[in-house]
Amino acid sequence: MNNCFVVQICIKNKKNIVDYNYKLQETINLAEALNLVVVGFDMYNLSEINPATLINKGVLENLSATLKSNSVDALIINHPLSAIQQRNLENHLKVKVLDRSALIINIFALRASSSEGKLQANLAALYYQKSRLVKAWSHLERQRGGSDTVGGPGETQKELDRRMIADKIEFLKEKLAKLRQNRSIQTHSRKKFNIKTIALVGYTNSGKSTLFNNLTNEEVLSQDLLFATLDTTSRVLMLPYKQKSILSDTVGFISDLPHQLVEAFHSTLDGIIEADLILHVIDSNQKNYEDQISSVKTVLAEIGITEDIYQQKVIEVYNKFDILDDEKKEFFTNLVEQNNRAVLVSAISGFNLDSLKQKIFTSINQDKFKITLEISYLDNELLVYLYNNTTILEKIVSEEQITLTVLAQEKDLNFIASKNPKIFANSL
Ligand SMILES: Nc1nc2c(ncn2[C@@H]2O[C@H](COP(=O)(O)OP(=O)(O)OP(=O)(O)O)[C@@H](O)[C@H]2O)c(=O)[nH]1
Ligand SMILES: [Mg+2]
Repeated sequence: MNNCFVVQICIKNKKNIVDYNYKLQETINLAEALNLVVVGFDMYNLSEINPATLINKGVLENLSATLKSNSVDALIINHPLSAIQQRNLENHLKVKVLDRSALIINIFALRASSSEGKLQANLAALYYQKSRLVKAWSHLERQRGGSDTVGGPGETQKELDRRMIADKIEFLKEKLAKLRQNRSIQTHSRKKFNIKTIALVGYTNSGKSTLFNNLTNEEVLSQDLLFATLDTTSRVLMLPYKQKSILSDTVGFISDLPHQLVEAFHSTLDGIIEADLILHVIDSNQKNYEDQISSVKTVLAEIGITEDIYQQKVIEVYNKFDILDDEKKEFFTNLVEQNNRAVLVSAISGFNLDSLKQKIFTSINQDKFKITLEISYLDNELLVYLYNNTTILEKIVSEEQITLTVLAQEKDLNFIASKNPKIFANSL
């Protein structure tokens, strides 16, 4: 195990009040997710940024002494570092230096277990490396007063490094494309049988996997750990009236998620884009739950789920009801009452999960028609059609006829009408 020291940088900003204590705690949690032992932490107020080392010389000397006396192997700075700043800090402090992006990318590399997850984590690391390489070299070029047309030993090395990374990226992308092809065959067959897909999204540690387990009787890993889940797991979720759907648990989001990760995890994130419905799991017990909601929305927007689509496709699931104090219980009860696309639950105790399932059912069947039909037993063709093509919600059997309440799609209506059953239209 490696010892690390965590530094939170605070920048005075009149516009936004940032909860730096929370940010520091989150970075400590991230360090722990990378199996590092946090031996100390500090917060620095920066009025200006030093381009060479981020922090100024005096602070750097103090930090150097602290790191030495605590036998620190790695320094984590919760602020973006340029390649130059990182290298200068490493040379000066003689420890490994990671910024937030590097920290998160390393966690992904450590936790990925499926072949797809591993490929994507590797790809993210390469994208990150590539971006650092460009920055590092362009800085050196500026120092030399040179340009891309000036040759020399550095030039050759730069080209070589770039080409090697580009080749590796291509190689990984091809492998991922093959995996994705297999998945699109599965998606196709689900669409054919009209089985709806539902994706869980949410800030890391909000309770997605716990909810997944409770809804599907599964046992995927759920743990008080950031990025416990990296690979997607899909299982059947039984909805009211025994309607089958597919629920997927997937990687969580975080504020300032490195864009290299979003780019590399495209095949995982595609599952969210393609889903018919998205459940956004929110940890209601977090003081800054609203910031977490907007961080999730930012990542969703990055993958194409804009606010408009969010309003149509997302149900907000306010989780951890069981640990809320009375005041918060009342607050969130009122909040969800005013929003019919929100529900308050406890994934652990199971509180309100039936009402969540009902909301899912209503939402994924929005485009369907609920109709009640009185059908003679002689009309075998219609009965067979209904059983094969619609969801049977209710069945009442009498001597002369059978009364079925079904959920039908628009495409079924003509056929049903052509058989002249007695029809009563309903709304869902
Ligand atoms: N009290 C309480 N704790 C919960 C509830 N749901 C989840 N938790 C706890 O929250 C922690 C995180 O749960 P997970 O289900 O692993 O969260 P996740 O969203 O899948 O997290 P990542 O996969 O890391 O993104 C665990 O310690 C769970 O036991 C809940 O309803 N009530
Ligand atoms: Mg999880």
